[in-house]
Amino acid sequence: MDLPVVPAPVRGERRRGLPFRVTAATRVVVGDDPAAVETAVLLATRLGYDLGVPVAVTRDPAGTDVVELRIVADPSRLPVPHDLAPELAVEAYRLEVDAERVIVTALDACGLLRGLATLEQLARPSETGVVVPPVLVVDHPRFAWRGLCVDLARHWFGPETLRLLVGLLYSVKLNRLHLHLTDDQGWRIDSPSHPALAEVSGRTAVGADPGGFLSTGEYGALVTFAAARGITVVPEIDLPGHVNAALHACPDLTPGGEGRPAYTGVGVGFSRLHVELPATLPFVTDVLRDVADITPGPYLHIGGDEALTMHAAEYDHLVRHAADVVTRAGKTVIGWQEAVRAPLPPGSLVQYWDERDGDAAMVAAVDAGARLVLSPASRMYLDMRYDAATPMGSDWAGYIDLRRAYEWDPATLLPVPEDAVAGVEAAIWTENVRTHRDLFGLLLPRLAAAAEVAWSPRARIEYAGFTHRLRRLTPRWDAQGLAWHRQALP
Ligand code: TNX
Repeated sequence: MDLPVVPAPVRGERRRGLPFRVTAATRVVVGDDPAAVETAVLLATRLGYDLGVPVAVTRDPAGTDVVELRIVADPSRLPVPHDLAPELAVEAYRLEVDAERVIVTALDACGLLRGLATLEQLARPSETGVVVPPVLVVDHPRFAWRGLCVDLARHWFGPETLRLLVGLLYSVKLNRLHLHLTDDQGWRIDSPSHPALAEVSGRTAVGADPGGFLSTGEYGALVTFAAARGITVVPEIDLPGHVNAALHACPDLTPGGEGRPAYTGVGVGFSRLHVELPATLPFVTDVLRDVADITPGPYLHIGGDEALTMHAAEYDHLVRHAADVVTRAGKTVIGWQEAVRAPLPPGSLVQYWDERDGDAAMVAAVDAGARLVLSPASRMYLDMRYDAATPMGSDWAGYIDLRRAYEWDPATLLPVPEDAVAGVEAAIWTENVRTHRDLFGLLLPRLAAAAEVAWSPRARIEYAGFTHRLRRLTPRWDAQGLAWHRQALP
């Protein structure tokens, strides 16, 4: 029988014998790799919280009642295929559970975290406490980039919500949290070079709803919280369109030198930077450097979408400049698909979203050395309604029911080689998303479909099995008070 795990592992089987019981005697055992120790402490804290008693972390593997975390150098110890790309091998793991011990083995601390996510899904409450059935799981991801893009600019969701989201990503082995921090309606990150951005345009949002922004300290704390769960935060400063919030806060970015009015509507494509103004290029340099300075992760997203009122030469100039600043800050550029017009430096990531645009530009970008992150709007824009009866959400890319979010293959979506696909990213735009209920009702359960498409091997993708396994996951969402869309799960 299928193990009740989402995303489906490469290989997982139930074994004979008694379950492992997590008790007050349980200890977490770990070697001396500092990253693994941190993971062990996180696990022990969580177990201790569930049990109501402290759980020790120790080096001594002797005895039973042990959850042992092992980092090994030899891939054949898991085993993973010997030709598995290093970017995938770091997340591979082996999980063995019997009555006496749990052993998680990985090549990297990140793999340990993925094994623990599986362990947590297998763990069940019982009369005698938490039990885990005896299993053997050997697993690794299909794609390295598995993300969620959250639009904080149209409506504001603060650090608490973002931590909830990180927990959710971790539980289904998603590993990128892309923060859409700036847009026409708001600017959500403090940029020390231009304090007015957050001070003035931190306050605005769609419909004059409450705003907010992340201080650099709050952002840093979120990055650390995410990193402890194996998740990289990818910040986006959207340029050179989608910039009304910047033009509102910084009058010197407008031709007349007067700040634009705040924008609280939901239109797109009308705002732009002006390359000929003396303040513009320094602005781009400074805000990108500000965010690069507080981002330990390797990626910085420069937007580039829907700059509809700009000549190609101006667009090129600004996008090239932005890409250049990011490269000089030592980061890899990622941009929305329109940015390939610029073009981007080799090794950049291009985020595909607009299926109305045809394939040719993406094929050319791959030929020029880019890799793709796939966010096809008609599958992965989770702000779309499930169906005509969904009480809120958008529909410009059609309805997306759970099956539609699930039944597609990233390897064949575009005519490019599979290794040109870095991975998959779901997105939630928040023009119409105001509350927690709205947010989690749109994300859940479809985020689990995105996670399985991105992680599980093609051969394990099967809708009936997915919904069956998913049903075992939903009590956790209920326990967390997350309002998921029940009608989506037949
Ligand atoms: C398109 S996707 C946009 C966003 C909107 C979204 C609404 C993309 C790169 N641009 O600005 O919020 O559609 O679904």
